[in-house]
Amino acid sequence: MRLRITTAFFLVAAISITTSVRTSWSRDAGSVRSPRARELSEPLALAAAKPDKPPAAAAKPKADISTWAKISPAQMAAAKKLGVPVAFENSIGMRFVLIPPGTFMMGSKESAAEVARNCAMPNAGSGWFMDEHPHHKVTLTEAFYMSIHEVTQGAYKTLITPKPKKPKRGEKTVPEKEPAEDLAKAKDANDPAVMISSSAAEQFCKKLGSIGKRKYTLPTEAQWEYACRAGTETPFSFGETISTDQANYHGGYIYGKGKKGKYREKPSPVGSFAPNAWGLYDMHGNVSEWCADRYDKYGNEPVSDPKGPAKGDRILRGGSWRSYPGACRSAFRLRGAGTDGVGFRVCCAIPTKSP
Ligand SMILES: [Ca+2]
Repeated sequence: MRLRITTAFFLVAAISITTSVRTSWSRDAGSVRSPRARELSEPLALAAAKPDKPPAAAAKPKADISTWAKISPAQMAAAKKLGVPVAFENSIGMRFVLIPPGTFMMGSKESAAEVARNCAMPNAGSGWFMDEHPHHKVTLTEAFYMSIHEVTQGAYKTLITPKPKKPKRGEKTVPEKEPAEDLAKAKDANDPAVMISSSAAEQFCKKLGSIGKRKYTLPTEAQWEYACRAGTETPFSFGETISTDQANYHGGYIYGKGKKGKYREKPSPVGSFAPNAWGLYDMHGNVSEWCADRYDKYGNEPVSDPKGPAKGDRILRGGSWRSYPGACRSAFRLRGAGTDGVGFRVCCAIPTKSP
């Protein structure tokens, strides 16, 4: 009974969070952030590591790239043409693969009504999926590197030190319901960092750049979808539907002809499932991932290297362990806040000189 109640709670929570964000389209980014998300994200501060000196974690020997990078011929060819490595591991053990330049169709090939039918949820109307249209041509003119994993707890804590939380006035102990309760579910170093605000994710990128010679950023929304699709046009990079053997999402729901599966109720260690065709893990599910862009409607015209408007809601992509599978599709767009299902991965530009 207790399990059923807990499951029902998460179900309602997941649906209500999505609904609240979806109905907040006219608000700015600040107003859709929950007080709980703010509470966790704001105490984060940059650790006082000395510039240009990698943290102690850098002492670990690096594994040969051929043992971990799942590289496609297209990636190999692009790296060869540019004369740069097709993959690398940075000083804190984060692994990256080269994503080739190219053109793809961004957004959903299926109509919003078709997507809603495939979600098979009574409250999932086509309005939830309208902003994945029109399906339009996007060209990314430059190759870039993307981290093969979501940023892990281990990598995050290597660079970012949380400030101790001050108790509120009259409060002697930590309140019973704390964000830390959710964090405890992802305490292992290889679990993804969660409860991350977009500004905390950007702080991490900045800090990571300060200890080496590369510049790190969040992916643009177009870079994220292009990398997630890895050459596919289907709803998922794995095909028309997805299973909980392929990704961590709420297996109590299905997409299209998929079957119900596990609901793990917490993030999995990064890389627990097979990667997509470009060697990227957990693009669907586990934790949803911040993009650099702010939200804008798509247009019909082909565009190159879109970066979104200067103001507006921040975009999350890929869905999380608590999302229904329809929200984990390559095309799904969400405006959100740093909840326990939110993390990020990072990109880095191809260097003009070898770093
Ligand atoms: Ca993810």
